[in-house]
Amino acid sequence: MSELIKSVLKCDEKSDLRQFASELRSSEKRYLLRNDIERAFAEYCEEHQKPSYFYHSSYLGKLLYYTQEMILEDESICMIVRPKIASQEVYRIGEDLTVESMTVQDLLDLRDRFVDRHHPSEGDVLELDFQPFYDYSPTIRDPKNIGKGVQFLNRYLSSKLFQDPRQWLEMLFEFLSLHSYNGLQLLINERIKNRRELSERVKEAIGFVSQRPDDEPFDNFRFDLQAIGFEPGWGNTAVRVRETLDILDELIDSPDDAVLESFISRIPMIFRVVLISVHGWFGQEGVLGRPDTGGQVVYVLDQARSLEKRLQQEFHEQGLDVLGVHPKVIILSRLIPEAEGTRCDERLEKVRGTDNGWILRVPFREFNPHVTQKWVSRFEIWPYLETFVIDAETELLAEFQGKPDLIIGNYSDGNLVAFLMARRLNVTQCNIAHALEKSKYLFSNLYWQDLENQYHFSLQFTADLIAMNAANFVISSTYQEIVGTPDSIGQYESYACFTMPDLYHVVNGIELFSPKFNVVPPGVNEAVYFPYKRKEDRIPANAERLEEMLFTLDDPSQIFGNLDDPSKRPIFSMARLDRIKNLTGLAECFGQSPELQERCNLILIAGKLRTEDSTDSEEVAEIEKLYHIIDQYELQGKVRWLGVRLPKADSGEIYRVIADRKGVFVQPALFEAFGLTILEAMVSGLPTFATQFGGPLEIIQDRVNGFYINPTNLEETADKILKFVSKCDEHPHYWEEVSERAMERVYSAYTWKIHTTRLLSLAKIYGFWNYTSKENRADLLRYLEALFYLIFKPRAQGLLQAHYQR
Ligand code: UDP
Ligand code: LCN
Repeated sequence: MSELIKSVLKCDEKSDLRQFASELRSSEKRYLLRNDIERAFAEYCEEHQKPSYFYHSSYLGKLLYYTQEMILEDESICMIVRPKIASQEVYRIGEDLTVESMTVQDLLDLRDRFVDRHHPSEGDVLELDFQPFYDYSPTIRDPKNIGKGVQFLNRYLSSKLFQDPRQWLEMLFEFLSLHSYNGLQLLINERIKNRRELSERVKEAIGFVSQRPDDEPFDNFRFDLQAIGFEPGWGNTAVRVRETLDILDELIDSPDDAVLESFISRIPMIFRVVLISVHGWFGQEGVLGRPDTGGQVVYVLDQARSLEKRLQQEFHEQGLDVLGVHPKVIILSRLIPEAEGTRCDERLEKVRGTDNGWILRVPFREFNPHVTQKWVSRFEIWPYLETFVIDAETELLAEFQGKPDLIIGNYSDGNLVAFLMARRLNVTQCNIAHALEKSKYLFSNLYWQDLENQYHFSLQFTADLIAMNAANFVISSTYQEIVGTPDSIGQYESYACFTMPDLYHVVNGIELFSPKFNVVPPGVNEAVYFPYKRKEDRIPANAERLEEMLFTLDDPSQIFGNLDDPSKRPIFSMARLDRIKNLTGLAECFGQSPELQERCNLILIAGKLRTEDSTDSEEVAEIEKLYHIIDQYELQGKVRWLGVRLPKADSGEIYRVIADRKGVFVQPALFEAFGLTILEAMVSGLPTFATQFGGPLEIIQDRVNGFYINPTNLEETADKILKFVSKCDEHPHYWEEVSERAMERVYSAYTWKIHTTRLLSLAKIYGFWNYTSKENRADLLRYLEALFYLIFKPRAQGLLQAHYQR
């Protein structure tokens, strides 16, 4: 039993626990989440006039702090305690304060009972358990190392492999012989016949290149090396070839994991990459701000550009570019025939700023043209994915003239496609979640049946379970995306144990300690988003045009509201009009603070102004709510709401124009998985106030290079912004100081260069280990396939039928 519970029961706080429990029982709420528990305990402390230490530092206070959920039954209370990151303990506390541990199965049954979906007399519900598949693979021990999977895996597997030098060398020899590109043999050829010869020839080749001038091009001695057994891929100059061979020599004679990592990172293994991003409007212009179309599109496009650049640099250093070896990156998305003026109906579009980066759009099969001709919400997309994979595979193979070397899925739908495709082609699969909906929508699993018509979470969560377990490696943008913080659970963590009443119970949905998880945050496009101070890179006419648009232009077709005093300090925000983004919450916070209105204007860029222009129910509701708030708080003259879709260059300049006026950026989301706008604002030099719920907690260091806000506490949020504004007025340099530190933060930790260097190194190392350890994942993959065919597919077909009836 948890030490905390024991301590509570041993001391006189036991009576407080009894009293608190009895008060909870007499209240109406039967299912309390962490916020509710905190609030209830605060009220209890106040009512019983407890000293302030009691709330925070008593055993009971601490126990409740770590309690994620409480479920009240007639005679007992179930407490779900999370004493540390990625661990869970469940207790049933009786009226007489007897405490017993509950199993995961008991807990899931209890949750089912809570929603009246527990029918034991009709038989057991299907139980999904992935743990047995992880039992034979290594796991990280210390939670603080979660998300650093590759270092761990490399160390673990290296030490096993190096124990048997003969087997290790055999493996290395086989691995080196494998590499070729379009018929061009790379690294070693058949002149080296076995591991013993490999060792001798490496030394011979080192001797040979050591006698050549450092900068002599590889091409000059290519055929001499070929005669010894070495093909292109070692380096572009004599010195680079020698360095790579030296590393190999060390790996043969005295292997260790760091040498192995540096060797693998240097050799050519990845030439063709496919990034899969299916839903939404995937385009380079005029799509951002539409429903389902936000940061993921920005992320994938920037990642594609950066990957190509990094691969080009690698091929140059490896001496392959001069031999006509060039990387190709394809973003696979869906083609939308009725493209509403976007380019989403074009099959192939070049990614701007690349030599060989493409968006390949493959249409969904027609099925029901009323649906498949148009944009399909990410919640409705499931029936079309399996056939999309078959069609896309044919097109991809033709475009690449071969198989991809790496498949990266994005979001639940793209990750499912990546799973199906990687399985068909036997290629390394990487998952990127962007946002897992399960933790975004409260009780989304418990009440899935009530939400099914709108959200189809049964399909999405099943797809998530399949893809995250199948992936060779997972990239997350933050640590907390995997396992949360000490007081909130992570997005992946929320898949570890949950019920989908009447469908299945998940007792072990994902191994959070698996080395497959790696934190690799994204960056910003530095050509578009850069500091406001870099005047030489800014176009004055653009800045003036955007300044007019932001503050004074009278154009009711796309701008709502005129400012009484445009010179006030601007509070700026930009997001899709989606409930979770909570722009309406920011408007309300502004509305409730006359002092903030006195000192600042509120400027919002949010997709649309009119409900009749939207087919998305959340967007419509948010538009109505925003108008209502503006009316209710009489914000006319103080707010401008721009329903514009900005060209890319303008979206960068907008932040700088706000920074010119010493404004601030506010990101008020109720939950934000990562939050690219935060990076964009910070790199532009805007002091940024961002939600404390989600990724921003890792991007910003509070009061150093930005500020956390609790968007559910409107008064406190307004107060924080006001304090900042006042401090800026009192100390004229304060704004600049925060601004400087915001820019530094992005440049030091969030660049695409750092991201892709890491990503490629991961892809190679996971690829190498998959090959050498011949990791037997067949059983896991068969289990996942069974879930796909037995649970996912019939439900997807059901949804397809529902679409026909619309
Ligand atoms: N964006 C935009 N116009 C809008 C709303 C958003 O250009 O009206 C861009 C914004 O600059 C950022 C992205 O869309 O690059 C949003 O990414 P973020 O990660 O902040 O949120 P998401 O929309 O993905 O949840
Ligand atoms: C989706 C989100 O919700 C954002 O928080 C991320 O920044 C974006 O994707 C890019 O990963």
